[in-house]
Amino acid sequence: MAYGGYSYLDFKYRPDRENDFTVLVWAKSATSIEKTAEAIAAESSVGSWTKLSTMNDFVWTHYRARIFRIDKVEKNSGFIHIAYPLEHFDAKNVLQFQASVMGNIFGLKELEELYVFDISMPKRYQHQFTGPVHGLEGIRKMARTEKSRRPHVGTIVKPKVGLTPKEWAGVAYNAFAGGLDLVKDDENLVDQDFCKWKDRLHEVTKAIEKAGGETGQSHLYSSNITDKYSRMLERLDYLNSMGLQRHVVVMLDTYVMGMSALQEILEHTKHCRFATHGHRAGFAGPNRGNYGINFQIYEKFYRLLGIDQMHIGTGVGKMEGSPAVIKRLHEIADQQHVKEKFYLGSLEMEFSGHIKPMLAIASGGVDAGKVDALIALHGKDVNIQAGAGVHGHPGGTLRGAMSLVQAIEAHMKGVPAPQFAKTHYELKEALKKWGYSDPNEIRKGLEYERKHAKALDSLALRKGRPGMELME
Ligand code: RUB
Repeated sequence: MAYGGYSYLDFKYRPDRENDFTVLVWAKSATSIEKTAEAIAAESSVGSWTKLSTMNDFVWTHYRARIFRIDKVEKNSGFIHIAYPLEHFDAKNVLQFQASVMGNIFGLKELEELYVFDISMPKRYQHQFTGPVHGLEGIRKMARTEKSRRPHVGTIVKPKVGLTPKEWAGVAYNAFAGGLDLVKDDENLVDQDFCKWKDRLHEVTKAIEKAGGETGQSHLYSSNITDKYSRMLERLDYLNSMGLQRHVVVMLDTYVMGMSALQEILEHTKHCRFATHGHRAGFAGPNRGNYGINFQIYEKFYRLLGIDQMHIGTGVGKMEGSPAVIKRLHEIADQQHVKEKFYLGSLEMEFSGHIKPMLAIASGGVDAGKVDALIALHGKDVNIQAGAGVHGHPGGTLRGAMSLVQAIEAHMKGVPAPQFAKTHYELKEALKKWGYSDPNEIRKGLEYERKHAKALDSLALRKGRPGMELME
């Protein structure tokens, strides 16, 4: 078997943890899976469709990709495991990595399906990056929750767009007054005419001061600066000139802005000691189809580059992602060592010791009745964020915020929310409107997954990508 005159199959090869990247890919095509794997390995490393007069032994030995394992599902489909030598990749250049491993291969015309599930990066590669400066513990310090260790609670002001700066900050004030730690811009609100970024910032900082005086809390505002690079820099300089590091978290739509702008702007946020909030709007486009890239790959880069708190989904709310899938994303956010879970399409990876954990954000279709279930899934190191679940409360934003805070209080006291609601009106109203998600269902699901990991692996190996989708 060969492609373009060379064979990249090397089933005896054992990836070197210090020096190799490993990549897990699902592929299906009109030809045999081995041939498809050869084409993918060639196109993403040193080869092409025909033999090259310019190939030499040194290039072949040092830079080629090696297909070290194929889990065949049908004759023409399966999971391909590929190792790439570290030297293949340009230092500190995520784009070059993307263009190699997640680039041309998607255009190969014989493919019917191609999904890059995961990558595992050697620590030597990770040493090029500095990771989060603040991370989970730094954000906790800002919100002064390092002792209580309770989950953070936040809201996204709704309507997503359209409110004036004063209206917007009025909503933010009510949310803070109700006890929320964080208020954030939505992913599609930046500097529109009806709500200019600076005007909103000024109004919100007043709201933070006023509410903080009343609640005694240290409230945070995630301000969306996403734009072309020069305008993001202007906004960052402005935030810096105002010395807002204690209360403003710089929010970035990480996926739509692309790795280049993200990497650059994070160097500046770190330089001025601002914490950052990563919103992943758009990631799901290439995450859900038969041709795609799993979000966990982006998430790993976001952590290496230095996002401090990151949206990862909920497992119980309105956005895609089963509890098992989201739990894995949570591990990538704040664990140093994540083990292989083949049935989730995820590889083992050890984050280097200098890469701090990010605070995971569970957001999207959340309300007070889901808090117990969210904590059963995410633990207490999480920022639980509800937009409509606060502003859609029958008593308005203030009471909506209070309902979330009460749900957290109940959990910290070990009392289930429905019981706590008997003596807490705002929580009671929230549960009446949206119901209660039983955390035991989540626990049962996670236990099932733990007990049946082997069976789930073999299901994935029998059914291929659809087998993994059964988990979602
Ligand atoms: C949620 C919301 C966020 C989503 C994004 O609003 O506006 O943009 O969390 O999804 P609401 P994800 O609370 O009203 O549903 O966090 O999965 O990327």
